[in-house]
Amino acid sequence: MTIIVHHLENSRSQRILWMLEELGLPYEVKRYERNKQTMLAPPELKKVHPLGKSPVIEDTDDERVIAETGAIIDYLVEKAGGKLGPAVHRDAVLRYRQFLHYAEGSLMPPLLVLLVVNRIPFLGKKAAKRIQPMVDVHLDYVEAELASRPWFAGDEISGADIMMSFPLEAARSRAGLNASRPHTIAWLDKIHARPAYRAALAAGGPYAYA
Ligand SMILES: N[C@@H](CCC(=O)N[C@@H](CS)C(=O)NCC(=O)O)C(=O)O
Repeated sequence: MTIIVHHLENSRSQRILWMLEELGLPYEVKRYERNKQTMLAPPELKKVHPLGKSPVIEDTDDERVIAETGAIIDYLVEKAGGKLGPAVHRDAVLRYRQFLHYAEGSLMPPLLVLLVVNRIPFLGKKAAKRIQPMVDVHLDYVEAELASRPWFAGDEISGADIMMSFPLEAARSRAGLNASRPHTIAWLDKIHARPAYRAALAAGGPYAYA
């Protein structure tokens, strides 16, 4: 069995490498570099999937190509017999599901807007001032959640934590997440210290957010 991870440098696909390391599933990395001017993915990725984004995985067992981080996480949970999937406890199941979708559906969009406007000279700074409070609502929410339990779904690490890693790493690097939100920072330090996270870093090459 081989899973090929189409991994774009400094991107959301770092999460898939981490997930695979936590699960102990064998995989290969195909690494791509961003265009230095546009920061977009190279055109080769379009040969793997029409969207040309990362992450995308190929599972050589059943010749499937799967895109979209949350869908890949769920696919891998299934493949690993439920490991890192939702717990049995009803509240934990519902939280797992919520954070699996929340990471890309709600938290990433304002972070991405902030990144884009920050690159616009002059007017960008003004726009960023309007967006930062929107990001802060999310960061306060996340901080309150992590103040009440050790992991996003409950007492155990799960795929929901892996999904939440990239937006929170990005928030620390460019959206004001700092020691004023100690539970979130402690959670980031905790995930970065995990052997599987370190192994994923070694497999994926330089990563700007850890
Ligand atoms: N919601 C998608 C987003 C995929 C996505 O936008 N990936 C970025 C990497 S952070 C990408 O490939 N960007 C390069 C590009 O758009 O050309 C997911 O979570 O998989």
